[in-house]
Amino acid sequence: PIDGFSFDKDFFNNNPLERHASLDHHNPELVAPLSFLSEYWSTMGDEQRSLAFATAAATLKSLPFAVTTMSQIVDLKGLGSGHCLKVLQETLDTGSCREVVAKRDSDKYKSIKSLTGVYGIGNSVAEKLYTSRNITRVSDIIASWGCLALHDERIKYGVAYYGDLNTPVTREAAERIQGVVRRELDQVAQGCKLELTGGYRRGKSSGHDVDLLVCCGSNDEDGASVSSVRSAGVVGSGGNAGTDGVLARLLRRLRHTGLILHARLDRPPALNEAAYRKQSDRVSSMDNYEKCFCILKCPLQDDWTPDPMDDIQTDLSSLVTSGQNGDRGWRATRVDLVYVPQHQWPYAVLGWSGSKLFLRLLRRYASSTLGLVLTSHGLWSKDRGRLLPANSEQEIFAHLGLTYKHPSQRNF
Ligand code: DCP
Ligand code: MG
Repeated sequence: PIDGFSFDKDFFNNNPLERHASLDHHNPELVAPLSFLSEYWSTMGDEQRSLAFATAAATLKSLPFAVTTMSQIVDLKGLGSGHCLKVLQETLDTGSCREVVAKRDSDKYKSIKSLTGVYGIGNSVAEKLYTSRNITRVSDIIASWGCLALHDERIKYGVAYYGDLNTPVTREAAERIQGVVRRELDQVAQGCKLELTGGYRRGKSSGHDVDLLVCCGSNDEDGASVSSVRSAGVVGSGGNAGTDGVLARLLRRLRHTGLILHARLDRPPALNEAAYRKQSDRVSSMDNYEKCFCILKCPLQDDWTPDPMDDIQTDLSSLVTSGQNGDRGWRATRVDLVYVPQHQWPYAVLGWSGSKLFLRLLRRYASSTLGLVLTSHGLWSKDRGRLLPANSEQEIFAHLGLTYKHPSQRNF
């Protein structure tokens, strides 16, 4: 018992996936420095260190009591090396942590953080801009645009709509986006599912993007194919010849209505089941669905309608001017649209509901404890390669021998 609280430490230590991590937990002051350090290392490009701090933060989030002394937590699994414990000790003793303060104030971190806030700029490009071009802010990118040779087209839009895209998307805005996408989807195919996943499904009240899964049942089993995708003005990433799929048709409608600022359709080559499994051996969170990474105009009011005749700007300076016009009835918003065949739906919903750390732990457990391969496409046994079908998330948890966990408890 801890402070009169009955807490089964052995069960907690031995069953990390049976822990509940909700948004509203008992240890916000201790989680904050660990979450910051996780974010810090992710921004600086060290995913292993980021993961270690995220795992420690998740451990504290799932404790059923507020920690007041180190003796309550020293032998908890998940707190990792002495480093996390040192951070926690100092935070408990003094209310803050010098390492966190120093890192938060460091010039390099502040610069890399600003630069990776640009849609399309990852850690390695940010590092190069900072180190070899002395670029520290978005305004530097605009000023030096002509000589930076940033060829990824997303970056231009990321720069132009930097303010919008770095403002959290409220649930209300996400549901408004879902509404406008739903309206156009109904024009493209009948009876499709359109599910809001990502952090919103875990109960978060805001997020950095809107993750929408589309499923049109057996009538449109592969969703895909491409011939007129390019004529819809979409920049594809390859793709085969064939008839238009739901996503390409949806995209064309969204564009026609004037809702799209930028879209990149990703059409990975079709994989057979053996290839799906092989791909998942990398324990990556990437999947092989056809998807569209978009920047949409999110209406600020329900009664706003886009003007399809709005000029489509393509050069940076007119985009920047349009991006800084705050009086336009919409806000640029990142939206991921993912097309999911019906028989993979529960696996896709599980995979896209996150959190990233929860899914990572789930995949690792499936692999190392059960000898199964779990991806956003399905669950296979490694030896025979047999697909374990599921009609619901509950059935997936049952296949894994775990108690069903509500999305609100997956905030690892
Ligand atoms: N995901 C995935 N494959 C991708 C991208 C994401 O499987 N190519 C998964 C991982 C996340 C979930 O989808 O658990 C949503 O990704 P986000 O990065 O949008 O994460 P959140 O929605 O949890 O965070 P936020 O609230 O910041 O949007
Ligand atoms: Mg999201």
